Amino acid sequence: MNDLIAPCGGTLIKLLAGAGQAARLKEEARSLPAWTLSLDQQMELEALLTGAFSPLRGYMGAADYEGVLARMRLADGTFWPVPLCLDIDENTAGSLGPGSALALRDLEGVLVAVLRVAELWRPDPALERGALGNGSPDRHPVYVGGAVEGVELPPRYSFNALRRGPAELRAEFRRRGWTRVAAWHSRTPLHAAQRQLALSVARENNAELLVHPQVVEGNDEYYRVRCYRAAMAHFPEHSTLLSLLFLPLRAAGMRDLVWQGIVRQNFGCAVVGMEDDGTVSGDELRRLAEAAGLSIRFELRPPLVYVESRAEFMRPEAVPEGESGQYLDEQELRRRLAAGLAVPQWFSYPEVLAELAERYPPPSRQGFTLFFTGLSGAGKSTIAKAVEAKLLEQGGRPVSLLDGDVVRTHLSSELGFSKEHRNLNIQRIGYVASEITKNGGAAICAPIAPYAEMRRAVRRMISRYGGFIEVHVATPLDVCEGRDRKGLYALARAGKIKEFTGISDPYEEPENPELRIDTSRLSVEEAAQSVLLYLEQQGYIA
Ligand code: PPS
Repeated sequence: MNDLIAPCGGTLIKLLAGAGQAARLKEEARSLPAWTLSLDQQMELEALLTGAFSPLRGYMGAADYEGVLARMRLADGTFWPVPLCLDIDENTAGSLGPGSALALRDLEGVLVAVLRVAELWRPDPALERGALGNGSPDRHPVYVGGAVEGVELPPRYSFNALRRGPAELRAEFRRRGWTRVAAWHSRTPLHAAQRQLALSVARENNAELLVHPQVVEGNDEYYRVRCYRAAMAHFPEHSTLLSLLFLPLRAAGMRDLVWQGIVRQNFGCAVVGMEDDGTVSGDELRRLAEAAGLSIRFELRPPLVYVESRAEFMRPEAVPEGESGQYLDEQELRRRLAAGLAVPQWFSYPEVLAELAERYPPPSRQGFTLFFTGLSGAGKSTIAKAVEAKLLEQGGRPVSLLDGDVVRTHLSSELGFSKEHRNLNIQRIGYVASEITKNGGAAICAPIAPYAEMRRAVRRMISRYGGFIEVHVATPLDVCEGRDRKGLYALARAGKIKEFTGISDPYEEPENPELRIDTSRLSVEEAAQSVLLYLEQQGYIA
């Protein structure tokens, strides 16, 4: 009887302890220092514990790590393209040394594994970035290596039926009588062209098809998985299976692709196919896989183009003379969706396009945050209130005003005006505004927000969900002080209020706000009008 391809290293590594040992580990972990895993670290640990990274049995030590960065080899010569190390902060590192143990807990405090610490070291982030490309995000300063003993997988609440580990998938393949499986790797939704490519890879390799997209936990996964589910209705039922590969983005280019192959081999796939994005040569990838002794076959397929006159997808070189092939890339697709423009029928399936349209609505259906910043007395609240009234008059979106003073009464009542407290205040405002924006509302914030770094952080937090419009109310200090509506400038000048913005505390001017308004030159109506005009020009309001 044929069997599935063997995992890398010959055996599937399983690091989850049995019930007795798991109970002992839980007991031991009570007195151990603990590390709370990030979502990326959780995904990586889960892959390690279930054997997706076979033959690895733990986090790499310095020699393995350096070997992987320099030559894609562990110290013992085993091929491995991407480092696997646990990054931790100085504080936690201070309580560890070789021979000690660290409890690895998920965000809710559940014990996932115990790490037997072999080594701690400080990597060179520039060296790592150089070797891994853009894939390696900012990490904590200390790396720790050592074997892990798994206690239990972190609980998951979404798409449980689609999260199968290597042993489960292998069992499922056997149950279905599949002995040769081709995995289709992707990070973007599947459309008609990708369906054809994936099916042709499977057919040409006499294999069944596992649609196995890489999904990053906490990174837009709901909409993406809904797109995959919707596309599956258009694949043949008996020879195709969808399962999700939850893995963080750790490397780019060649290293990433060959890593994707290793992981798929561990899941029982003899072939891995993917769309060629032009960054890596297919021949080079195959040569590398061969030199590494990998049994999995790599199929890097150039994107297909659609030929209107033939009503079919073709390889670009097969397009008949005088005809032309059409191709829509992900960027162009998103541009069209965001602008409310048409997407041709041949490109995808109506159910997939409906999911995409929901995820990338045009500005008129997006939430947004108007973030007014400026000195005390600059006129932020007054303009904000005028804009709020106009938006409410118009209707169509829920509007919430997060005024500086009001926020300080309700949300930040215990905070003062130190840099730390001001930043915390802005972070809270940013969080609330991001939730409002995410749910399609208009959030209007009007704090001083004197620090540029924190304003940038809020921008990052909100832009993921919708519009972020920074409005610098740039009324000069002498005008604000002249108005002194609350009498606070006089008190600040007299030294009775410490750390007063503009007098005894800094205000870092925004360098590139979407709008700058000087209320010493404009009436409130004119200022509010300029904000509404901007919203209109950007398509947020009609
Ligand atoms: S911050 O820096 O963004 O957290 O400030 P914010 O929450 O907007 O609060 C500013 C209002 O608090 C009053 N106030 C002070 N402002 C600046 N510095 C000091 N030390 C201070 N103490 C009290 C002041 O009335 C601000 O209101 P606005 O509406 O800006 O005039």
